[in-house]
Amino acid sequence: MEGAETRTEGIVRSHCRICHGGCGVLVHMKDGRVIRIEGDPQSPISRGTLCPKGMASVQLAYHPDRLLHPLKRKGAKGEGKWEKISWDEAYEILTRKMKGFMDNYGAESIVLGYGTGRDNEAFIYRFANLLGTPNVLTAGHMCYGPRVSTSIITCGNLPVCDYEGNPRCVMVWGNNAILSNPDEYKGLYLSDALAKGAKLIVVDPRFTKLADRSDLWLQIRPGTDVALALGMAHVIVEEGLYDKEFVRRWVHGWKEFTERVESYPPGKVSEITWIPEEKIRGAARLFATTKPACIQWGVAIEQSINCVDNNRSLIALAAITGNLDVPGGMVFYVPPPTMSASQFGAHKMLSPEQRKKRLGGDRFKLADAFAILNPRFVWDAILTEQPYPVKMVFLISSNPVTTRAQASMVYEALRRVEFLAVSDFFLTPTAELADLVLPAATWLEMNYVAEFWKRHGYVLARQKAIQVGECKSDHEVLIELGNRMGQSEHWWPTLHDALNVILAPSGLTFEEFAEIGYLRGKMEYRKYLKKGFSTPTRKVELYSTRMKEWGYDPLPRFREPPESPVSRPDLVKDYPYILITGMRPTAFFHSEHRQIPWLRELLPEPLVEIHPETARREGIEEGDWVTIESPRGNCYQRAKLTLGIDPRVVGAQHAWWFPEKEGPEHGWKASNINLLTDNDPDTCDPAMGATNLRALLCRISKKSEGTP
Ligand SMILES: Nc1nc2c(c(=O)[nH]1)N[C@H]1C(S)=C(S)[C@@H](COP(=O)(O)OP(=O)(O)OC[C@H]3O[C@@H](n4cnc5c(=O)[nH]c(N)nc54)[C@H](O)[C@@H]3O)O[C@H]1N2
Ligand SMILES: Nc1nc2c(c(=O)[nH]1)N[C@H]1C(S)=C(S)[C@@H](COP(=O)(O)OP(=O)(O)OC[C@H]3O[C@@H](n4cnc5c(=O)[nH]c(N)nc54)[C@H](O)[C@@H]3O)O[C@H]1N2
Ligand code: SF4
Ligand SMILES: [Mo]
Repeated sequence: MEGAETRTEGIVRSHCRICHGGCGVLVHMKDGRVIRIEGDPQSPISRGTLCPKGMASVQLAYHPDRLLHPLKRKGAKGEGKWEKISWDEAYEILTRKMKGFMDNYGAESIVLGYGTGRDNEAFIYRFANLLGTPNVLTAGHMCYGPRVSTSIITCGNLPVCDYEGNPRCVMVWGNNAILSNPDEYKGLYLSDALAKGAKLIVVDPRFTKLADRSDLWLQIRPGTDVALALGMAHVIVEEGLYDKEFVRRWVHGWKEFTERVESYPPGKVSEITWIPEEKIRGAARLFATTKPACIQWGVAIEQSINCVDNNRSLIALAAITGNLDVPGGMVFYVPPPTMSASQFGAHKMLSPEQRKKRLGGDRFKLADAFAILNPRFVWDAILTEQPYPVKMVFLISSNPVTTRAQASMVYEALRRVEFLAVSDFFLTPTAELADLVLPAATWLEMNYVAEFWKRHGYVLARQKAIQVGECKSDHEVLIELGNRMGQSEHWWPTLHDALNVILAPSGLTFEEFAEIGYLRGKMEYRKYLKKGFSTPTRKVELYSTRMKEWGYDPLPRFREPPESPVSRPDLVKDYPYILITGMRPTAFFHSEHRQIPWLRELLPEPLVEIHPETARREGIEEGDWVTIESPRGNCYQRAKLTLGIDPRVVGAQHAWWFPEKEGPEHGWKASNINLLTDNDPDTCDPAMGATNLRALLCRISKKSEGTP
């Protein structure tokens, strides 16, 4: 199964994984090549739909710039000179380096890293835990990790919109699912709910397509979401619109919670959030009285100093209105009968002594409890050797030079670390800094039990259609490395064996599973009636016992963003606008796809959204290159003038680089908004370490001449 028997003709039924993934696809083959990718009408996830990125996977797989063999650095770091080597030599170098660093500096001197939702995380954690390093670098401190961990401590599991249960009201909060298709669900399901007449409330500083369709659009000041949520709770409590029976039986800390929301009256909340008081009241009433209702919330409110409290206050709104685990509300899906990703991750195999060495220690206690690291501590350990030296970074599917805050520090740390290995499809600006580069397989080139990290109740069959060069899936590589690093007792000889182990609880082999296409856990609602919520009090903890134990405020509260016109009046003169970064465009997944012709055609250059009034004031016209500056750095993007953004706010895209630019830097500095973002731990969420990427201060001006 590994490599040999790919199909040459006909159709391979599989599941895309360009974004967080999941769309069912029919891969059409001719003479051993993929000729076309089509949506699979039988897929319960996507029902035959496909986005441009899915279709363009053909251009990704066969791209002329793809890495096809392992490469070893020749010449100085970052010079762009490479030597082709065999996989055997690559494995030999990796194992020799890892063993050397472990002997001399301990396993914690090796940092593993991965990107978002690449379906390889369980394998990476297993490898890291068995190696004995507590340091796994992810986006988990500011993306999805906060949602899952906050949900677990508040109500036992992640509540997800139950679109199949026909919600009558959807509140979309800091999310744009119809473009981003994030995590558990495709935007398709949200569109269905709207087509069936569900009411729509949108909380977003930008006038998105969803805002355009909404019954109520709350144009919020970036970073103030928790104040709005508590203000809505205030109205719901004051007007008695909550579910009294649910609150009486299933809420822990009601009295304390109602006291807290007392101090968020709509008038005060309106001043904080810029949203008119009547709209706050209207949204609270609409949400509380239209049942069932759910909240589709996104990453925008996690990338905030208020991350955990944003999440907690939204769970509170769903809970007190009686919308948890009911049809059409926010439900806890029942997992399919397979091993779970966290079981596979072998977290229990990491010894308590090693666990204690996690960089950053328990500075961010919620993150630490979920094995999540704030990247700043890794850069510090490389650059200062404190609290101990990090000697090796092994990145499997991540491009942090473009995607992590304060990119200049990231670049410097990765340039300076003694040994950097990167597995990717292309020589990205991050891979260009490496000592060793591994060629990774795309989703078309692998078998897998896909999506077992998600909480939507499915696992999906991903089937290998082609072999490209010597590319290997991350799973195959980690199994081989695990075996070579003396972890054989805890691995299996081949990926096929590992997949059968993951599937064992279902009684299916991978072949049988692939034939069926997917498995789904059997849904059951209101599970709490039988066993309560999986929290210490068995109730929904509006007053969090875990947060209290850790010394945090047990109740949600609003903190002014660390860099805002209110908290930093000293900066406003020089940096008068609020900067939000990272709104997802359809064409690209983070820093990916700038080299894919069909996709780059959709969005050739980075765009910064500016209100026409603001543009006029700054002498900027539509299409001008604009210099965007923060106290930490600057970059250039092209002006897109729009009435859909507040004149006090500017919205920039993230993760830009230019693969077409000659030389190993590939223009990573030109338009990279993460040169402007801040990774100072004091500006992060105190429990989660989430980086504030959506509420910064900036100034803008017309770039004097030339293109970047
Ligand atoms: N300013 C700002 N920064 C942000 C955000 C923001 O909103 N604003 N969003 C943040 C969020 S939410 C996230 S999740 C992060 C994402 O951060 P990253 O995950 O680092 O993002 P990518 O740019 O997609 O990097 C993935 C790299 O892995 C490669 N790759 C893709 N699939 C595979 C695979 O299967 N195997 C291997 N080996 N390689 C693969 C790709 O070619 C690409 O170079 O970015 C964060 N950065
Ligand atoms: N095409 C594509 N799809 C993707 C990705 C991609 O890079 N490209 N990335 C994937 C990843 S890793 C993630 S995490 C998801 C994220 O997907 P989403 O959660 O949908 O996140 P965004 O599109 O970044 O932001 C959603 C909305 O939040 C708004 N927003 C910004 N600041 C604030 C704020 O302070 N408060 C509120 N209420 N709203 C705010 C923005 O205007 C934007 O419209 O998308 C995934 N899907
Ligand atoms: S939405 Fe995501 S999974 Fe679906 S086709 Fe597009 S990239 Fe692939
Ligand atoms: Mo993300």
